[in-house]
Amino acid sequence: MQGLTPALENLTVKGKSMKIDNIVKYEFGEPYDTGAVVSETKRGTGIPEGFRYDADAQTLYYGLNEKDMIFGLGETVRGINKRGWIYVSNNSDDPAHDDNKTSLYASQNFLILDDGKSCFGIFIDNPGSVTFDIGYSDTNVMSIHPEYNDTTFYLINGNSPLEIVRSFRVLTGKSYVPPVWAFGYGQSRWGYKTADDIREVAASYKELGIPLDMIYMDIDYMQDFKDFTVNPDRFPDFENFVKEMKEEGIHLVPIIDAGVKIEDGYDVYEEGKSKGYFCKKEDGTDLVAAVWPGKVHFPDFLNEEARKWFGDKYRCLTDAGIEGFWNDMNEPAIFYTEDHLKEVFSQVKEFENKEMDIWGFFDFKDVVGSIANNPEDYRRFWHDFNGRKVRHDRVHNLYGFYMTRSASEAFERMDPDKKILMFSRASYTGMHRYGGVWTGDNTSRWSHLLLNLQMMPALNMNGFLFSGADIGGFGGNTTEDLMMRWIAFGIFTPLFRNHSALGTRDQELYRFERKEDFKNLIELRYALIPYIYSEFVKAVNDNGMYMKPLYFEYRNDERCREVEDQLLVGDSIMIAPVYEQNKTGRYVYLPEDMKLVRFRSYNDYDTEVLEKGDHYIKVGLNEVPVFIRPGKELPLGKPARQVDKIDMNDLEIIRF
Ligand code: MIG
Repeated sequence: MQGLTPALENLTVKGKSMKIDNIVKYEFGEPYDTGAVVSETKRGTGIPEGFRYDADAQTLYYGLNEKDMIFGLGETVRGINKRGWIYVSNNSDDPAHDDNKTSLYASQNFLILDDGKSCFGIFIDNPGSVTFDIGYSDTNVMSIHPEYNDTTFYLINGNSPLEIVRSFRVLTGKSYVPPVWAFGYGQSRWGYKTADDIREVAASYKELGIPLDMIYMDIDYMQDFKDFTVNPDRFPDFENFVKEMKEEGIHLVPIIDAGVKIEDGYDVYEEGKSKGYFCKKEDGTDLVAAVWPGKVHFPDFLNEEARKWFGDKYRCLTDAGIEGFWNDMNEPAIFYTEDHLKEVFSQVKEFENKEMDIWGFFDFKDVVGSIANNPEDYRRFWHDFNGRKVRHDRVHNLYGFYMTRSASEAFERMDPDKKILMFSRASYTGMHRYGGVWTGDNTSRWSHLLLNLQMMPALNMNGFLFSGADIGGFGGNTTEDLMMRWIAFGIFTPLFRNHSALGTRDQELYRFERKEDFKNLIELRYALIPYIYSEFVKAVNDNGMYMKPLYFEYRNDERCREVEDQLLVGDSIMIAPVYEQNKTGRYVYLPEDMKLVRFRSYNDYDTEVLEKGDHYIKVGLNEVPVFIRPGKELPLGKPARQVDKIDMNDLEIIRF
């Protein structure tokens, strides 16, 4: 198994500048240097070939033929083929990831059009809102409409989707690689409040012998939700607690929120204020918004000096032994702004003084009901972006990217040889060089398990290889069977975390009846880590994809155009998870003969060679079907309680 644990040198390279021949860039207006791109390309003139531009509508049009499929756009709703819906890149804190939504937490404006014979990619480098109407208004037309004109449009040529992905990633730089232990299983929950709560989680997993590498700390570890503080009553002697957990093999991973609490005497607030590092309103005063800490200011991550300052703050936690973080609320989410709230109060008074008819009632409801994440609020503050004063909404989608960049650059300054786990909720193309993403607040419903599967290849195309969803579902109450099926899929996602919202049903694996089955599933993940890690690093190094749609490898197979619920994972295997309630099996399409390995645990499985074509396969609730491609092999390690205890050389190989 040569190359199974490739050397880690040169993986921290944040992208080297090189000239790429098959990409042509076109500029509209005065584009910002967003930081998405790290390589030089050719420059084109006029309108990109094949497109029609309507300057009045500020819209590019492209005619679609019947066979065109569209892949990409990263973290968006709906299926793998994006055709038939309208997507708006506008990072939004919206936990209802339903089919009728147009914006989620991320903006990854890279997509590929492919009619089976020829294909090309486009990347719209514009950090404001961009609307992609992909055969929604007119089935035969794709249109791209940025709210603000200033755009660099990259046209990427290539002979196959994978070739285009590779070029795009040379353009935008190498993907982030987390520490190896971050490929383990992590338990999270919004609601762990004290060191003892966390000790209990660690002990319960240990008692059952279920592997666990991480416990996440949500906002309650902080003192009054202040970034870079730890509540001393709930976590007395934090440093020793971090050590104690590490001795148990557990990494604690705290959350950091974007908003900085306004509180006299709080150093982060005082320093940020005196140095002018917070986002300002037009009149030059600091914007006052409210999120969990109450009233906050938003650090201006787009300002290099402020970014450096904020990044260095993570040190107080790394000094205490912390080696991983998740960045939240960085769209940024806004519960309300002081200014908007005043407006609402005065509007409410007007309603009170008027006779209200039923339409007036709905107007009233709109005024009161649209306080959070109000679009107007994103026009109330400004950034100092590379010396240019820029209103927030024009560069909105960069905010989470630059927050994560701020941390990652600080880690690099602290110790360039050390890997720190870092992932973010909001993101934009280019952030994949600095960290991973989780897909935000999903719900405990079966359709979100399928959505998780369908998002993964698009995230991979965009370079977000280290990604995953809240397994079991964040909002709402999960069920044992949903959790089991979701874990059976999640064991293949690089970021593998069980997380849920405050007030929802407990969903740590030891809360359920079928503890032994859960243990087997998690152990299978650990047995697969040599393969998962190796394939992940390969994808990083060749600017490839760790999770792919079948179509990307079997482009000549018509059937693969429509496979929306199976994925290729790495070079050797295909997966076909069960994602529906009360199912004891499913249909699977095999584009070639494959060897089905039906795992009940890492060392209890049977194999069966299946021919190319359609099959109905039985998949018990405790089973994981894996399909090995011809000529390929799947290595299995021996699971251990933590990733660092796996002997990466003690491997059993299943071949086909
Ligand atoms: O407004 O920190 O997506 O994972 O548990 C909710 C509490 C704030 C949103 C994150 C979620 C986290 C929660 N946060």
